[in-house]
Amino acid sequence: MHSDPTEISSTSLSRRSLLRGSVAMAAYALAARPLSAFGLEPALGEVSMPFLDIQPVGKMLYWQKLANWITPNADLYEVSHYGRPKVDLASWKLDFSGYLKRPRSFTLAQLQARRHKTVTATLECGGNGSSLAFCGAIGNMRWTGTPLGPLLRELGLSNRSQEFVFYGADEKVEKIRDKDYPQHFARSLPREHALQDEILLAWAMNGQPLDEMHGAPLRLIVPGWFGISWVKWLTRIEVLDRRFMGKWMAREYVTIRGEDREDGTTNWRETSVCNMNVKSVAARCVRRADGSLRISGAAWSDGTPIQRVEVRIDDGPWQRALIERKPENARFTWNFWRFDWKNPPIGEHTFVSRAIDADGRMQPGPDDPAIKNKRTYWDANQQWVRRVRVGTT
Ligand SMILES: Nc1nc2c(c(=O)[nH]1)N[C@H]1C(S)=C(S)[C@@H](COP(=O)(O)O)O[C@H]1N2
Ligand SMILES: [Mo]
Repeated sequence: MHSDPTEISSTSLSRRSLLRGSVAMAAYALAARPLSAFGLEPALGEVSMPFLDIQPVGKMLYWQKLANWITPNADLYEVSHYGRPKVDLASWKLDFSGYLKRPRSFTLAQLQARRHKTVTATLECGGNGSSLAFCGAIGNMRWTGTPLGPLLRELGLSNRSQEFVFYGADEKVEKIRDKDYPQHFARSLPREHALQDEILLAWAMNGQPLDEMHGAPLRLIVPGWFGISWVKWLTRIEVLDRRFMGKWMAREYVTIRGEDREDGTTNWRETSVCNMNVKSVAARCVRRADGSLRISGAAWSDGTPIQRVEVRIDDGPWQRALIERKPENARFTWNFWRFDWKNPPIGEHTFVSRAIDADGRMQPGPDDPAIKNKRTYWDANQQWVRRVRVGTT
């Protein structure tokens, strides 16, 4: 179990380390409100009640300790499919090639001399939530870099500049149609998406330079899209006039889902893991001085605002949770929410939350066809049923 003093000190530590970073100073001033305003940390006289079902494995966010709206760098998960490449920072540069009128390369200093922008965005792995062991592959961080759109426009776009492929330094030999080919990790974005304001070439996370694990010296930031698009250790951006079908677009990180049709047939649809789904998690449960339980957690979508979070206790009705005001006016970030349960009866109970976004997308239950007919691992946004035991003390 996690005690209050530890959390308070780790919170102030992360604040101090934030203060040390210079790039995020302005944004930091906005977020420096007391965290108790978020209701996620037990106050004096309150007791943490761990959920009984959590089984975090490995380096990732431990929901039971969730306290900061901004995830401290040390709590961020890692997914590196080809392992971490050795990047020589002294000779590193970013190359542009393909359908650009004035292709060239940039050193890190040249990129950093351009306009800086900090975007707060939730990074989530497309496989997050697929099992209880892999449920914390998410973090909400401040990313600082230079916007990609203006840079691409300077390099000169033509009608042929339709698809932007982002290559990492990491590589492996992959089998494609029965033959072996050396491949760099790569993902692509279509033109209209690549030019959006929020897309960054980022060198800092929460005001600290990116470290080796998270893509130093430069990674792509694609707010609202799953982590698979956020290419780390960027070395090359190539502009094509047609769709890119590399492994991580078209063969891995694909979702196969059956849609039952009215004529009794099933349409098995294969899609690429792209924008994030509407989702919520009950992270913490606290017993308050008056004996009530305060349950709190996070809810997020793909940049679409969260409209409601509802909770259900045992087999009761869905009830509305309170959504906390965000400390920043940040579109691509999670919301924190809470729900107070007065007079919880002694014994074991289930507690589940569901989020609904402004487009009316609702987080599915485990028996919803969207989940039941999903045959692959990714896009697992089903409601997470938590268990809690209310004792006599
Ligand atoms: N070059 C490269 N970029 C990558 C990956 C990778 O394997 N290689 N993994 C992707 C996936 S699947 C995720 S979920 C995120 C994880 O980012 P993190 O390790 O910084 O948390 O990075 C993405 N970017
Ligand atoms: Mo991922």
